Amino acid sequence: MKIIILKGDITKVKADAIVNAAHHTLMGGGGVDGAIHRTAGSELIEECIQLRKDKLPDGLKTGEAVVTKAYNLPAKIIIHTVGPRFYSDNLDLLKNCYINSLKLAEDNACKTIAFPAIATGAYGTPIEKSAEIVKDVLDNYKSNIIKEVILVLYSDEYFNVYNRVLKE
Ligand code: AR6
Repeated sequence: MKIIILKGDITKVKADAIVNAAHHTLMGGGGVDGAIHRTAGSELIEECIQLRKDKLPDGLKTGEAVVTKAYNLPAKIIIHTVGPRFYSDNLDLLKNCYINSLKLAEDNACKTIAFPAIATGAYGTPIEKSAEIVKDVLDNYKSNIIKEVILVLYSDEYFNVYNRVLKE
């Protein structure tokens, strides 16, 4: 898999799968979740409400992932995953977010997948730790389906940390 590190807004990135750092209720929120819901449009929340009713009455567990359509995003699917809260959850769960998202991308025949830095905003994970976990997952994940993984960072600082850690 080719790894690309990009600075910018993930809602503008063209990829088969876009990953959302979601709230466990799947009802939207701030940060990247808010941006994805705004850009995808209101059909996304309708699908999430239906998903909660049909399959996820208690919401999505931390580290797990689920697929919806992408609506107005330039993607085929959105993969929603819930990151751990740094001060109260086990950070190993962040690894699960990435692995479960990659698996769902493969299940949906996606050749390209774009990730934000899950759990590094409202959920407080230091960007260095995030970069180390992402490097570990991507170094060990082999795929015949996914050709390109795009890591999208929202600030220069986060972009620089990812470049340093992932290219070590
Ligand atoms: N494109 C790419 N990255 C972004 C964008 C964007 N448009 N906007 C923010 N980021 P966060 P979390 C970066 O808080 O920590 C939500 O309210 C941001 O700089 O979006 O997993 C949910 O509903 C940071 O590096 O997600 C949950 O309640 C990264 O995305 C909760 O926040 C993640 O920040 C999830 O918190």
